[in-house]
Amino acid sequence: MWTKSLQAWASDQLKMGNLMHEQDIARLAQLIDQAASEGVAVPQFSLQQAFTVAEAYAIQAASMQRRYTRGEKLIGVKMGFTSQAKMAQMGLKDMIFGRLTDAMWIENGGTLSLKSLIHPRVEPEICFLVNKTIDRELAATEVQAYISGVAAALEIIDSRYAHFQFSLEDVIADNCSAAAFVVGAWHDAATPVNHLSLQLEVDGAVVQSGTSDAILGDPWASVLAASRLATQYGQVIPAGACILAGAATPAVFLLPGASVRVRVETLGDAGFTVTP
Ligand code: OOG
Ligand code: MG
Repeated sequence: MWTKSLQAWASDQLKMGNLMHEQDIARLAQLIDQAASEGVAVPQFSLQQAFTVAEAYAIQAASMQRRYTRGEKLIGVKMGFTSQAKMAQMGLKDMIFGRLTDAMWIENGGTLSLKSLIHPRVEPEICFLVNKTIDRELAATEVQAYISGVAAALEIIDSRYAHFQFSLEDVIADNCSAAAFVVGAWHDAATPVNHLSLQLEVDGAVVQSGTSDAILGDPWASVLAASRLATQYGQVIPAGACILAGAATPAVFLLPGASVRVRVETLGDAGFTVTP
């Protein structure tokens, strides 16, 4: 939703001359939204015009607004490039955040249709459940009070750009490639999430393995980073929202019929099947 904080952020940025023309933001937001809803890739925006990270977040917010207008509800945020594995895979270094809606949510054990996806990949993640609205940057000493659960999770990403290639600004404008996600059973927030080994399985075979420490050395650091980035770009994270902490391993391409599962030591598993 264009909350007050988001509106205030966007209008401040426009006043300071920090953003490209509102019409350009709206046009790029419409293009990326259409690419996502039709499942047809678009050329990287940055190849046609240079734009800044702040502009990229304004395009993301405007494209999400189009989804909210169609009835989708914000139910969480996602962090990206919080692991070396992902930064190396995509060739980018800065952390990013995106928005998750109810239309992206897949029930644990449910199915994912490839219809309207372009070149989807899946990656293993850890998810946090927010129990108190986050509207400012949190300190490490207080973050535990804002989270009531932790779970194993999978994120399905699908760049709307051709060949899954993008600059940092491109991927931010594309809502950080968010397409779908699956969350396993919630565990008490006091459950340790450090040093947990995890595996990504496709059709029963391990295709990636790693540890939860790959996420910023400590997945809780990703919650802090989410509070910082969301606040910086005008997004309140409401109570009840999920925070996806970012992939611990590189992502793998999804094929029709695949049965996908993540197993995280002590947190259990989460999975889905791709329909043909
Ligand atoms: C961008 C999204 C990155 C993560 O967990 O690091 C991300 C991409 O790789 O397309 O979701
Ligand atoms: Mg991810």
